[in-house]
Amino acid sequence: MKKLLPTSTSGSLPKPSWLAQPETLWSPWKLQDGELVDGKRDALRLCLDDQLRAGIDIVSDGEQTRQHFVTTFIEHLDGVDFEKREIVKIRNRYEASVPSVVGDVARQKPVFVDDAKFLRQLTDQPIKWALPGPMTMIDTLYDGHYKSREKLAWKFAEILNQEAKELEAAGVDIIQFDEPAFNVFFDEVNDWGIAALEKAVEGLKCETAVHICYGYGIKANTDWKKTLGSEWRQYEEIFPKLQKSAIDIVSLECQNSRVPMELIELIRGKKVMVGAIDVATHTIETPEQVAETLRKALQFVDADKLYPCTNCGMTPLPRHVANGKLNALSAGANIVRRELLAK
Ligand code: MET
Repeated sequence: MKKLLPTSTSGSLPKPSWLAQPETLWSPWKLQDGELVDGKRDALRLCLDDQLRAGIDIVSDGEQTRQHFVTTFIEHLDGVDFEKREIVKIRNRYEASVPSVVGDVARQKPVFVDDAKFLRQLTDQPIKWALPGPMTMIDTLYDGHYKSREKLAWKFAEILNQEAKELEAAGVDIIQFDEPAFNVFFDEVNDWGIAALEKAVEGLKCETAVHICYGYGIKANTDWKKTLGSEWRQYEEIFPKLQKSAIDIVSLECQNSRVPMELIELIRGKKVMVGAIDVATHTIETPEQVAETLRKALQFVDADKLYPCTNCGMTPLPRHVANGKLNALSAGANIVRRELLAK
């Protein structure tokens, strides 16, 4: 990116209320068949328009065609039975009804490639595409087949690599893997999680990112955060290994978070998507609050490597709140950009 401090989001944005129940994760669709296909595309165009109007530099599809950042991808794969649901504890903290792995997992056809082509022809801005990361995928499933988290993660990494290569060919500039599970299972991350992620990006020429956050602004997560004490040092466990990894960009939660900013020093050399928008509150940040977070991050990231972003996805927020937050992100980045250019 030539522009200093290019802004983006973690990926998801609220859906229009005619497409899906607002402010709900795993929200059921309100349309069917052909109408649903058209409705998703219309929503994608609207949310691209919102991003462009707000001045967001690296745009996304707002994840308008998926119900959930992990399960929608999995729905398109062989070997997973969505009828056979089990209640499991995900991210080691909350129970969810998830599908079961019942046979060898495989991808017969592309999942998001047509959507990416559609977005590509709508804009010349750089585009970022989010996919679930292998560890977060296995942590959102019941596995009655491989019976090994590592083995299944490796299979998913191979599948993600096929999808990522086709997304790259469709003109995606940055492919992001969402790995909130990296903030929970540190030993596994260091043993095989980062290696699986590297498998997923193998051979890609476009830029690659990993998004690691403390989750959507839902109660299970905000309750969990209350138990984490005054300093959140989870990132410290995995940054040294991530710093040496093949991933280009690390996307982090920073706004209103208790993560000590200096931890970013541990990934020196990587580009950092700094979460400057809190997705766990409906209060819209002022541009100055966004600017302040970015200034703090600049102590530990070179200006040409700092990418202002949101803490996590905004899909569970009311639309007007998400739009306000997009504007705040843009305005806050502008303040700091001007300061940097005046130096
Ligand atoms: N790309 C996803 C989103 O923006 C990341 C979710 S991580 C809990 O919604």
